[in-house]
Amino acid sequence: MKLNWSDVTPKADWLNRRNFIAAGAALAASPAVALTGKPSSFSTDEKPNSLEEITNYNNFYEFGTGKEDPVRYAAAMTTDPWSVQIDGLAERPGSYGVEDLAPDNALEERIYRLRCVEAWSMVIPWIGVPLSSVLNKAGVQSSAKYVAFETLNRPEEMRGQSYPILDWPYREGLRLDEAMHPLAILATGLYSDPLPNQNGAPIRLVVPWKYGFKSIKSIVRITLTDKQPVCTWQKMQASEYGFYANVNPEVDHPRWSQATERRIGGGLFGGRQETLKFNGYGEQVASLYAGMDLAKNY
Ligand SMILES: Nc1nc2c(c(=O)[nH]1)N[C@H]1C(S)=C(S)[C@@H](COP(=O)(O)O)O[C@H]1N2
Ligand SMILES: [Mo]
Repeated sequence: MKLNWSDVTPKADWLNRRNFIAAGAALAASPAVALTGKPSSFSTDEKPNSLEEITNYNNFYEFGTGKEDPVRYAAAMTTDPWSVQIDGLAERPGSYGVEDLAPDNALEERIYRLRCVEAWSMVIPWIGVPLSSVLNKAGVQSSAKYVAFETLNRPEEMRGQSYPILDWPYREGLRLDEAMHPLAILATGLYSDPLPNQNGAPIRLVVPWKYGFKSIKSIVRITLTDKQPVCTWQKMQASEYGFYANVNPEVDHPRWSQATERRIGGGLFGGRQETLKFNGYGEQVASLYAGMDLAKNY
C-alpha cells in the first residue's frame, strides 16, 4: 500500500499547515483515512490546482452564491450515513451505499480540467470510479435513454436552500451514451482526501467535457429514464443553459464570450487562456455528437 503524506504527518500538524481555517474545519470533520486512486491514462499532465484553490473557490449554491460560501458553510452538511437511491429503468433498483458504488479497490485517479460556464477553470485530481460501473451495478434496462441525478434536499443543513435562488433540489441529467462514456466518473475524493463537503461530498458527478454545472454534487438519487431529464439551470434559464452544455468556444453565452477562460492560480496574462472545444476532450467525445448542430444543441 502506498503511504501518503497525510499518513506520516501527525493530524494536528497536517491541519495546521492548511492556512485556511474554514477549510480546516471542514476537513477535521472528515475521517483521517487517506484514499489512493490508480493512475489513469485519461489524466491530463497539466499541473493540478492546489488543494487550497480547489477547496476555497467553489460553486455550491445550496450554501450560497458566493465563491467562499461553500467553504464557510458546507461543514454543516451531514454526509455519514449516506445512501444513493438508484431507480427508474434499473434492473436492480434500490438504496446503495457509497462504499458499494465506489469501493476502495476500484478507485482511480483522474486529473481533469474543470471549465465553469462563468469562464474560469481549474485542474483537479479527482479520485473516483467510472459512472458506467455504477450504472452496470444497478443494471440498465434496454428502454433507458437518459440518466437523471438529484442532490440532497436538506434546508436545515444547507442554508442556501431556504432561498428560492434555484428550484431545489439541484437536478442534472445526461444522455445514456454520455453517462456510459469512460471519461464520466463519480468522484468520492480529491488529492488523497475523501471529498471535502464544499466539493460535493460524499459522491459527485464529474463530466469533464461539459460546463461545470453539469457535474452535480452530493448525489442522493440516480434515475434511469426514457425521457430527457429536467435540469436545474436549464429550467431556470433555458436560453442560457442548455441540456448538453458541452464546452464550446464557438458558441457564446448570451451575456459573455466563451472563447477564453481564466485559469485559477494561472500566472501568464492573469491566467487567460483559450478555451478548447469539449474542454480539450474532443478526440474522445466528439463522436457522441456526430451530425448534431452544437449551436442549437448548446
Ligand atoms: N448540487 C450542486 N452541484 C453543483 C453546483 C451547485 O450549485 N449545486 N454548482 C456546479 C458548478 S456551476 C460548478 S462550476 C461545479 C464546481 O465544482 P467545484 O466547486 O468542486 O470546483 O459544481 C457544480 N455542481
Ligand atoms: Mo459553474
